[in-house]
Amino acid sequence: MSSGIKSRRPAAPSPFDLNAYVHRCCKEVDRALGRFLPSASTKPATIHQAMRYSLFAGGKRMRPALVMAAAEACGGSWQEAMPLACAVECIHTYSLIHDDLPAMDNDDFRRGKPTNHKVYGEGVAVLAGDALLTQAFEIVAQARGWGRYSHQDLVLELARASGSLQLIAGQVADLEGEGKRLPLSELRYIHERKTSALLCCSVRFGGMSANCTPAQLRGLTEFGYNVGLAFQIIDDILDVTQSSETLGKTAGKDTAAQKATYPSLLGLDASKLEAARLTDRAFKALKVFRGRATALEALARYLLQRDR
Ligand code: GRG
Repeated sequence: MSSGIKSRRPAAPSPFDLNAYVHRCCKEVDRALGRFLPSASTKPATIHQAMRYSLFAGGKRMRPALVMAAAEACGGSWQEAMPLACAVECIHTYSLIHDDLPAMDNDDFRRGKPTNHKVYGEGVAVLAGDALLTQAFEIVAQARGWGRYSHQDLVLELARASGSLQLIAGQVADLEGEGKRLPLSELRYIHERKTSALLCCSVRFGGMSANCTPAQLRGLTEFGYNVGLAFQIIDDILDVTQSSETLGKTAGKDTAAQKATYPSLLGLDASKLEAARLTDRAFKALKVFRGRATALEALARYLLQRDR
């Protein structure tokens, strides 16, 4: 018997539009950051201008996007995750401002613009980094706190990722390793801390903002660790293969500073394979989400294939 309704083929699932996703994320994160930070005219205006200069210089906002995507995978919302996304971007931007200082990597360009100290001078650049670091914790303190995850958990998470055992440990080992032929294990130690730690914190923050289960948090940790390491290997590769114009920062710096990198230790092809292997492990870690981690998958794929 016919119902009279023409049979239709089920609609093919629409492909995930990562560009649109990241674009929307950038817009919403920019708006929220604009609200969290003192305005550019708040006294002392110079420091607030310097903080905003680097924060709004056109970063890719990959860490906030990872926070949002992880929150979604756990059934959460962008609104709940937003303070944590802003906090990680403040930490990330602080680390870049300090990394560019003459006492560290001495870079003139970042995000396609003169570095913070080139515009505001070294003293203000140091303080702008310090202020962004502090701002991140102020933002976390203003977040809500979610059932399984208290403010104490959130503060500990961020402090550990950015402290002397992780982000700063990576930077110290990086500085001390300049000009030395490091073994791969030491390079991995640096990359895990300098890069993976904050990416891992980003996805864990997303999960926490959605009150995720312990199993989901374990999946996000494994995902963040592997994607973070792959991200840094790709960064090493791009430093060799891309122009300064494309990267928006000085290309070839690692070679010039005689830094150990994946390409310098393994060669380009093996480095690409290693990044792909780690991304594969990251995908496997998403099994616990049973197909609900579309944005995380798309981000991991993009981070492996990116050209800037
Ligand atoms: C100074 C405490 C301190 C730490 C510095 C972050 C860092 C450690 C150094 C910066 C240089 C570097 C290679 C860092 C590794 C992480 C990384 C690849 C940062 C660049 O991240 P992107 O590409 O930058 O997401 P945008 O500008 O797009 O936000």
